[in-house]
Amino acid sequence: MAVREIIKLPDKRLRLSSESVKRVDAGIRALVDDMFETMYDAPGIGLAGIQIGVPKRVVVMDLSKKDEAQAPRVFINPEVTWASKEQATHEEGCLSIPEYYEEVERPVQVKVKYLDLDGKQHEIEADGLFATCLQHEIDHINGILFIDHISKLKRDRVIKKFTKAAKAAKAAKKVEA
Ligand code: K1U
Ligand code: ZN
Repeated sequence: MAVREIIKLPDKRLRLSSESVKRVDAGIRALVDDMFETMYDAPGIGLAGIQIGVPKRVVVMDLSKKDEAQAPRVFINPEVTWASKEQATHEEGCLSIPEYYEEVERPVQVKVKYLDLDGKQHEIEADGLFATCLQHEIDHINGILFIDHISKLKRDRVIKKFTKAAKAAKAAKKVEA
């Protein structure tokens, strides 16, 4: 198990559409272990494979509160099969866009089908933060970021800020070497 580096905006890999998992094998289980370790270390409540540079349709999540026991959940090849017409606004953050939070409007309820770690198929209905987080993570495996759901003005501003920070970090690394 290892804490892996979380890739950040404007890394182009965040725009990739991830590949379906053909077989839930030992490699996938090792990836899931690393994703949990990385998510808990960050800390965060969800993580998609692509956020550690692995373009596979794998999502981990834990929505337990600080004073509760951990409640790890794994979603392999998750897919929204139904979304409510009713929408709600929820504040979202993203480990690939650290310290930036914005209100996002999404369907209140969704049905999602996915495979578990034994390769067994499930379909669940989610609402509240669970529905928001599932939609955020499924967006990640389709190359979509939560900033794509906010105004262009706000999106351009945050992309500019992170692009500038990435350039400065690269220049500082060059001086160090
Ligand atoms: O996918 C990600 O980038 C993880 C992201 C998930 C998410 C958060 C909020 C709404 C939708 C999806 C995060 O975990 S951001 C960090 C965060 O929300 C958090 C961190 C520590 C404690 C509680 C929440
Ligand atoms: Zn995210």
